[in-house]
Amino acid sequence: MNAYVAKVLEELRAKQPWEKEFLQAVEEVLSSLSVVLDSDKKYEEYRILERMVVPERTILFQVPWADDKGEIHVNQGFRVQFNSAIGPYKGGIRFHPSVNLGILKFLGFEQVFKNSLTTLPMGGGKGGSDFDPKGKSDNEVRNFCNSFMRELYRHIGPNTDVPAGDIGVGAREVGYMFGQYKRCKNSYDSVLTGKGLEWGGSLIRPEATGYGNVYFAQEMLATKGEGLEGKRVLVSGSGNVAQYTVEKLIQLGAKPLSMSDSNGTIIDPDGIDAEKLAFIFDLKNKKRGRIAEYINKFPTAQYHEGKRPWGLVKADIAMPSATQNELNGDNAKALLENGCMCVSEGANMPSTPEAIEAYKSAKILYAPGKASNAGGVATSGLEMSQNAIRLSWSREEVDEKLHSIMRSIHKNALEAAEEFGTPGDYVNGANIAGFKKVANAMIAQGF
Ligand code: NDP
Ligand code: 2IT
Repeated sequence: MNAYVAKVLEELRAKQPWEKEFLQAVEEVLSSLSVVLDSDKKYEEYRILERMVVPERTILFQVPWADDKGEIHVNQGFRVQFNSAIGPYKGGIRFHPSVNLGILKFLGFEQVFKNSLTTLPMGGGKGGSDFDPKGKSDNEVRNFCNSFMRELYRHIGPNTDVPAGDIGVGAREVGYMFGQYKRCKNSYDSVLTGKGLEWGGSLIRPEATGYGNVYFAQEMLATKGEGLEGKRVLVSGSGNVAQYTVEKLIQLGAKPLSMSDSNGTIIDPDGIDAEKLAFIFDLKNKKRGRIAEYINKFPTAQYHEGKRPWGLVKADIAMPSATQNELNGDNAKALLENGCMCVSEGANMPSTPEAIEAYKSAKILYAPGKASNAGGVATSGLEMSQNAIRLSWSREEVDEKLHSIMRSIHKNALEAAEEFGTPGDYVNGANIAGFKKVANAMIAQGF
């Protein structure tokens, strides 16, 4: 390992040893960069790594809100504005009880490289709260979103920081937060993406992360002369990303076999088809129910309480689309024993370092989330462009742009991997390609 990388990592580990997910994300990226830093000393001279591993600004605030009984609760609110070298901070907002500063720093850090890969001018950031939207009424969620945005509005703006959705934040939450921003600022700004279609949203944004991941998997398979037709696919999660991953897989002739939530996994040996997926859309997005209910409607499927999909059944491809570290070394081994030849990540950092090691030694196709799930934020970038020119593109136009961005990310990652001596390694390729653009912009802009 390059001595500069080793030194920065050591200092970071000593400073915030408890921020485990953040350290994991930084270690993954920095281990790819040794060869770049060996070949060009300017990055060390300008202390680029030290500046990249510390957010430019972090905002922490209280979020008091009242439930339907009038009882008052207080949650923590965060926005991590990580890096603005190539554009305004951009990245989602997560509402989940597990949210803390370390998690948001890992997500914000990843976002910097991901956004750089999209080819669009977006910096990286992430925000959220330890608020749990599960089981809350619409009124409670609105109260919470209003309070969250009553503080956040003063720190964001269309040229400063543009949040969007992530776990626990979808169209409903984006709507409430946008409304509150507008009331506070008295300005109709393009300040959040994932908006409703009638009020500034982009066609295909809800679909984009899932569709983009499937397009990326297609590109990887093509390098081996393979396609998606007939491939058996394990998908985890049953939220936004998982739903549209399954939709695109069905359209392209693959056979999605599983979906999951934090309670368990359903395996459908006949494959999830369009009719079954329509049931899931209704169950998850309207009724806000649990995935276990699938087997009441489709009894030939099985429900595995407390289990994740990995290794439950033979599959060619895995597309983890729920959360970080949801696929560990043992799960990876089980996937490989069951014939898996491709892992394409919909979630952010779903594979543990041990799982990644297992994919690498088995030499299967493996795409890290920052490359394969970048279609969501890329389409957010397209939403910002449409807002700026006050026009909206058709579904076909946005889908074509998304598809072409995913092809570019794939090509750029492959080329960077090849140039720096690790052909076919999408982890190194994505990290190096993402890094160089941001680092060069930082140097050009001084300090
Ligand atoms: P949603 O909230 O729509 O869905 C999340 C899904 O993951 C749910 O099925 C949820 O189950 C499950 N899940 C969440 N946390 C856990 C956990 N700790 N253990 C097990 N299951 C869990 O979120 P998204 O679909 O938007 O996000 C999924 C992943 O994709 C995240 O990693 C996110 O960062 C990433 N991502 C999202 C993008 C987007 O545009 N939305 C873009 C790029 C990446 P349950 O309902 O039981 O909690
Ligand atoms: O992780 C991600 O890329 C997202 N949650 C989407 C961010 C965005 O700004 O659309």
